[in-house]
Amino acid sequence: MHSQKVFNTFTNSARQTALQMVTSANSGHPGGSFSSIDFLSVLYLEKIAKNHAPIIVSNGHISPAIYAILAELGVFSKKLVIEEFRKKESIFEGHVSIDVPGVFYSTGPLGVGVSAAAGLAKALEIQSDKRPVYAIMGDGEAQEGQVYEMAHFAAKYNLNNLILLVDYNQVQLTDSLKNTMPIDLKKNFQAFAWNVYECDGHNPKSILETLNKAEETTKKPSVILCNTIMGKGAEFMESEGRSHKATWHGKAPSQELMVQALKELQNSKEDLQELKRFLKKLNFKALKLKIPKKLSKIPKIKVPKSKIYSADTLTDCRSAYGEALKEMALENPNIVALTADLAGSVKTNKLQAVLPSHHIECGISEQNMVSVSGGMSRGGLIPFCSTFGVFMSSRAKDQARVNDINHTNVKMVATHCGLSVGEDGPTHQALDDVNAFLGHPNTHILEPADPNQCDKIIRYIASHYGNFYVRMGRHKFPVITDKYGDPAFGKSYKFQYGLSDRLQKGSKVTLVAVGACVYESQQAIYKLNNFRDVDFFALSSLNHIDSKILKSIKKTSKLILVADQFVDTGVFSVMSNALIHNKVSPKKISYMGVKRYHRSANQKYLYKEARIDSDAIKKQIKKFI
Ligand SMILES: Cc1ncc(C[n+]2csc(CCOP(=O)(O)OP(=O)(O)O)c2C)c(N)n1
Repeated sequence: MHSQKVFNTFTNSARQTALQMVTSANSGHPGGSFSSIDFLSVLYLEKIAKNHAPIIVSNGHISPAIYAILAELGVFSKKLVIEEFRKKESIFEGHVSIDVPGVFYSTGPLGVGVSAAAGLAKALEIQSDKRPVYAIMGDGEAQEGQVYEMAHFAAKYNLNNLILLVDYNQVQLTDSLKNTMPIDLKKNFQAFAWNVYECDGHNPKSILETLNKAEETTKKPSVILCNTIMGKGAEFMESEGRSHKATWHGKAPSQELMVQALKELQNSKEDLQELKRFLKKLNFKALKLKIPKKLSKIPKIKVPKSKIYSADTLTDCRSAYGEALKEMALENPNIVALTADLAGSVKTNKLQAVLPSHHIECGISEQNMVSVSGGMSRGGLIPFCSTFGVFMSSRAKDQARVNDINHTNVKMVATHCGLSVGEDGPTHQALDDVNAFLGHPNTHILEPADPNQCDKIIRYIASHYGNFYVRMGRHKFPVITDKYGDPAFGKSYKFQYGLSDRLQKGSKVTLVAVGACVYESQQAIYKLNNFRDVDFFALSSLNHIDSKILKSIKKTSKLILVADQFVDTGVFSVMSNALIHNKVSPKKISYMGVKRYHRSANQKYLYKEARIDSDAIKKQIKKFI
């Protein structure tokens, strides 16, 4: 182990850097940074430098501590990080960011990073990688419900490679832990059946001994409650921290206070020389993430031949999803499925039946499931996580957003979307789910028109890098056919992201349909006397209105768009934006979408009531012709 002197010099120096960063930016979180620098330094110097284990810092606001330690280790210069922290165009963002070498997962919204760490730990275990995963969390952060979801998950899967260090300074943003929301972390984690350790979070010997103990642990995940003082190391902050005051949780000090503290933290020339020699020998290497380009082909992935559903098949897209996922997973050991107590409904049970080790039941904890998926993807797996559209898009939106920021490779596949959910009623109608993800620039939204297209979409997203949200309904409907009566998305069909599929050429009206409404639209067209009037498209890439559709609208000047979504949101907004940006102004537009929540009923009734069924579409086409 390093000497106490080297440790003191290292941590003094890191604290100096962190303080200068915050003062120069005139913002940031010095209190928690200072309380955690000691145990973080032991972790980096004694563990990460040697075992090259990944670390996820869930309390991302302690970025000054992380960046200062990485600078101390020589990953980048102290001058750079002091000058650029929180400043425009800099990688040194206010909360830990993956653009900084050594950072595995960007965080900020509390509670998310610990789940990502659990996912990463599970991914390493699946791939027989023996390294531990370290997670860092604040004590106030432990009030987040997601932390409890994660704790159950890690215990269920015996993640003995997960070591969580808590900065137990007993202070949070506005006040002490006791006054804000008293929780007993020790009892809680004991109840979760974790190994619970405590240490003096400022004593390197105590920290290292506890870390060693935690690493020797078999079977269970470990939490180390590092007893610390907020602001430790700078008297103006430490004195407040000792009495559990939140004064310096998130406030930059004045220049005068900084100068005074820098004096307290001053190292002698000799000590600095010794530290230099020590660090040279340590030769710390930070891992820089290599994030593949969005939609690039994932190397070495095998894509078995598509399953073709014949024209007389009656099934639902979710069954086709389950089949395709199973086939892809059988060929590719890095594909895993996750669900939140809905395996039978979302059809991941098909994979579960043949590859139980690759089916990860998360329990009813969608937020944890989505963040675990983010961590797993960082660990090299290709996670498919599934639940109903309402839960994915509302419960786990923040988690999906953090994955989006992290450029992960998570495949969210949601079933029971729209009025297709049927009798479950309004609380289960995912009608604004597309909107939830339209604001995620690194998440691609898809909706298959039938089981054949669903099969091809699933194989595509499994083999192409990036985050996806694939939505589909619950009900069964026939396969979409071409003019010869063969499956329109059959043998010769190749799914291309971003492109729509013209199902029929016509000249008088442009009909664009999405998901199950493609079948309703096709039925509507068949009921017309002159069905050749309709230029008919199935739209599956919901972020894009391609040039084929826009050209058609220009020609016909009449547009009907049908989707099982709220009419003021989702694909309807995407279409409106596309028309504006491309200066296409049709004389007539009919947006046929859902206008309100509907009471429980079967899908057929609901589609009729919402006027997105074949009869309503037929009437609308006739009005336009
Ligand atoms: C989900 C979420 N809610 C609120 C915040 C704002 N916030 C940032 S830090 C913080 C307090 C965290 O307390 P603790 O975990 O004890 O960290 P410490 O004060 O010790 O740095 C809060 C509420 C956030 N980042 N994320």
